[in-house]
Amino acid sequence: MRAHNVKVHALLPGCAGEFVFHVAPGTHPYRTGKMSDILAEAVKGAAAHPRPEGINFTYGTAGFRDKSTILDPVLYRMGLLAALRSKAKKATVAAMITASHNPEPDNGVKLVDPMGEMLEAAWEKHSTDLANAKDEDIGSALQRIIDALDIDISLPSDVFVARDTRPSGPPLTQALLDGLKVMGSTFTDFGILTTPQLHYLVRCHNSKGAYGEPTEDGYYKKLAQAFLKLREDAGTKKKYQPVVIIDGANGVGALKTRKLQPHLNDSLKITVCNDGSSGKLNDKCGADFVKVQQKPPPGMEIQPGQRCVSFDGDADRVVFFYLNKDGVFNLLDGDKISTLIAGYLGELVSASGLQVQLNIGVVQTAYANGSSTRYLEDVMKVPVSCAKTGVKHLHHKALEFDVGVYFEANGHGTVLFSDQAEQKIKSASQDDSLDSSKREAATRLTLMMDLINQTVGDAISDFLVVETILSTRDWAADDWNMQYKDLPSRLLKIKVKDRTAVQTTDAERCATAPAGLQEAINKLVAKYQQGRSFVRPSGTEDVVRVFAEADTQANADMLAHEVSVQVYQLAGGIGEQPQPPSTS
Ligand code: NG1
Ligand code: ZN
Repeated sequence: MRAHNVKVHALLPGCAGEFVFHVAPGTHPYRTGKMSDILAEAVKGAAAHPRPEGINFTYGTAGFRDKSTILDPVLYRMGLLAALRSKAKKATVAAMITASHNPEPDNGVKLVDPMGEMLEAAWEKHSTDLANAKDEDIGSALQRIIDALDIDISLPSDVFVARDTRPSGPPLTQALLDGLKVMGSTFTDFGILTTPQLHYLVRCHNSKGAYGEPTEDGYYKKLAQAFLKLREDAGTKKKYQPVVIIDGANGVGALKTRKLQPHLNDSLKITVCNDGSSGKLNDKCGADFVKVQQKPPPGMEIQPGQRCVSFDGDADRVVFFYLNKDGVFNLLDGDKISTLIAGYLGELVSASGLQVQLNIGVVQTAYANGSSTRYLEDVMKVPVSCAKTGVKHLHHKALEFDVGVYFEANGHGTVLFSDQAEQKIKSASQDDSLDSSKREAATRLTLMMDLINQTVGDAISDFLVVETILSTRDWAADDWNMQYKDLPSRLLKIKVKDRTAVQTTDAERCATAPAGLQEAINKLVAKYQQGRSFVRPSGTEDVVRVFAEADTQANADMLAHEVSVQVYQLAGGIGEQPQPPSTS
């Protein structure tokens, strides 16, 4: 369905003036109706999006995610809920249709709050309740949410919608739009975008342009302008080569990198492979494949030392890798990225004389390589916090710092600058009483703030940030990698009857159930040099994850195996017993 533009006077408090919403033909921007009529229509609308019996949906760490074939009713209901969320927040919210790094037949939906944040945690339960309501109970389920949160249903609502490149995206978008239309919500369907682009757009829109121009082109312009300015004084480089190969995971990241390229004025030679022209999304390519398999996607032609970059399916994760002169694969994951960024930003903060006023910290999860944590704390003297898995937890903790760098080991992360940091940095960059080196450092920090997508982890933005730092430092991939040496690690998954049998505390580093599991892990860990291991139920798959690291790969593999056996025995393992690692 083609959208047309409708001018409406914004009724959102604090948003005086006129906005142009793109409204699909047949929708009524002002239709608020009587509550009972709307709820009755919501129930009627469900007839076209019937909910299958016997399936329980959960709004997890990354929204709803499942086989795309069963998601139609969930998308319809999320259309209803997104409209309510917009009314509750009195602002535009967004819905992204993606299953990120998961296989192409999967899909999912996550809601985005007005400033580009993930959906507020309390609403995850409302989403789950509504997704699981029987068709005929949708009205009462909506009513419960409206009553519980005292939502004024007569307020207008507005929702931005986008999707990744999955073939199931268009019909699922339609289901979501059906939900929005029933609620009389206005919306803009942006078609295919990366997840972070949608987060950017909703923030720009709600901040009335203060964060940037609320268009896709505005996104490229903002990043490219900052990137090019940061490269102006680049000078001659001995080691840094402005040449990269990007593995686009056969997804949206490849398409959008191509759109960014003309804005970069040849400052960086980018070759995009796995661009979706032949292979399947996330199939033997992309950030998850590279991180988990610890090898390049097959078919990529890579010269030793050549920097390579892998995005995931919705381009909110990025990892780097290269082959050394002996052809050995080296991964530069989220931990290496956060260490690189924290080091550079820390230097700029000190060089601009703001080190006493602004504290800088790094947030990791228990999956962070132990060497990275030690390097940050012992060598760089940067405070490190550990958060539960899932970027919303990291994001939340990063807000405790003036400059909070957060990354999951898998490459999902960004940097948050507090309001005070933004103010102090901006005023230092314009303060003529400061010596020029301090002003220059502060100016670079302002440009870094523009280059970083502070709403959410962003593969394209993070990639440009890393390129900027490597260029400034005149580092080849090897120099970056040598900051610290990763400890060998292993990540396994075990199927159990009920994964909630495993419960954890201390940012998931300690199992509190089933009884005896943590004691068993402690005993096993004690056998290995530099041993560390923890287990937790996955939030996105029906498995328990086991992580181990140790002084050698063989030891990490063996420790992970031994812990897996304990999980299998104590937490109700199903299917084949964990097999010891092959020693060949
Ligand atoms: P689960 O399935 O909860 O481990 C995975 C990733 C998370 C995060 C989410 C959301 C690992 C070990 N886990 O979560 O880091 O990215 O998916 O996509 O990488
Ligand atoms: Zn993703």
